[in-house]
Parts: sequence; C-alpha cells; structure tokens
Amino acid sequence: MQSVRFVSLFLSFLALSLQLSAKLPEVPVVFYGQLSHQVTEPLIPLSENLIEVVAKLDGVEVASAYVSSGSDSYSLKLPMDDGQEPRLNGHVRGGERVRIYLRNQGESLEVEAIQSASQSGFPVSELRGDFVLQNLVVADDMGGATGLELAFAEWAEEEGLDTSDVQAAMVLDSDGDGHSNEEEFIAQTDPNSSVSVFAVFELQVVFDSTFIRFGPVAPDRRYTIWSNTDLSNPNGWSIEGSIEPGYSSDSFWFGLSLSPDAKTYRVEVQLKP
Ligand SMILES: [Ca+2]
Repeated sequence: MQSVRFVSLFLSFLALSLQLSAKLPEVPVVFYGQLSHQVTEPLIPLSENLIEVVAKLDGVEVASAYVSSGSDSYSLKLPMDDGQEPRLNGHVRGGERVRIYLRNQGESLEVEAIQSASQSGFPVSELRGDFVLQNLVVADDMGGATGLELAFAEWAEEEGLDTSDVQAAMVLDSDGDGHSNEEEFIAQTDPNSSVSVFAVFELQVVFDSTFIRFGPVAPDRRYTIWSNTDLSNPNGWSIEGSIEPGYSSDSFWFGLSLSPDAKTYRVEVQLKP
C-alpha cells in the first residue's frame, strides 16, 4: 500500500511541474531609455496614444509601446521565444537583432532610430529578463511638444485647467475675458478670472518725460512698448523700448522720451527670448 501511495504522489508532482513549465512564459527583455528628435530636442508627447516605440524583427513588428503623455522616457518589452521548435510568431531569440522605430500615429510617420539604422538593429540580450538602456534619437520632427506647450502645460496644471488636451486648452478662453489661456500664460494673468487681464493703465507726463504704466509684470517675460502717430497706418508702429523687469508686480512704470506728436502706445508681452 505504501509504494502505491508513493507512485501516485510522484505522478501528481510530475503533472504539476509539466503544467507549470507549459504555463510560464519566457521573461521579456526590456529596452528602455530616453527619446529625442531633431537630434537634440527631447521627444515629449502631449497626449496618450500618439508616439509609439516599435521593434521589428526582419521587418515584422514584434513589440510596440506608447510613450506616456508628458514623458520622454520609453520602455519596450520584447516577447522572448522559448527556444523550442516550432518557434513562436512575434517573438525574438537572444542574439537576434531587432530594429527600433518611432512612430507618430497622428501623422502616420515612422522613422528608425539613428543608432538602430547605423548598427542594423540592436542585439537582443541572451540574458533572461535583461534591462537594456538604449536612448533613441531620430533626425526627424516626430511632433512632440514644443517648449512653449510644455511650459504652458505645467502652468495650466497649477492653475487647475483641464490639460488632457494641451493644444485645445491653449486656444480656450476659460474665463471668457477675451484672452486665450495661452495669452494668459504668456501675460501670467489668472485664466480663471475675467478681471485679471494684461493692460496699459495710464500715461503721465512729468517734466520732459512720459511715463507709461502697464501690468501685471512677471519674471522671464519681455515687455516691448510700441508707439504710432498715425493709426490709419498699420505699419506705423515703432518700438519705443523694451524691458525685462525680472520680478512679479501688479504694475510697472516705464519712462519714454517726450514726443511733440500725439502718439498711441501699446505694450506687447512675450516670453523672454
Ligand atoms: Ca481668458
């Protein structure tokens, strides 16, 4: 009786181990790193499902992963073949070379990473579950965020605006004051308050100078004062001066030369170049 029980225990253990080996998938090899395009610009998508990193083996796609919105990092899992015959479709084996591409879904653009093209692909590690740091550069413009969009997105989040679609949020006038959220970002006014707008407040003549007061002012912004003696001439605007105050204030006085002519002034605010 004792020997029968031993055999049945052994068989059930064997059955269990067979089941386990059939169910356990191979551990993927992971490529990860940072993305740049136009060689030096970080590639940062502003929406999910826009920029994809794609791996191909002999021209056949074996893996793809979207880059998260607001990030220039990627991580791509390569499904690994178990080394047995027949080999699994869409899987790679250690030592094979995969070519890596970046794809912009919106613009149907697909470009191979410079390193991948120059080396005819990257070798897949023989090590199970290996993590391979591989920063990727493409020469093309992959349509990531511009510096302005990134700066806007950060500010808009702090201001509590909906940033799920950054470009739409820039065009929107959330508080209905006639200024888009992008304009409010540049002027550093409150996008949620219709009384918070950039404006020229007053002009004063003191002795032989004219002073103009405008605001608000903010760091990292340049203010350019324009004047025109003939409003019927749209090309009649000329620059009186510009200033980068470098601090925040509700208003700012700027001195102008006294002019014998009647002039109209306007003040332009832009990001500090
Ligand atoms: Ca507004």
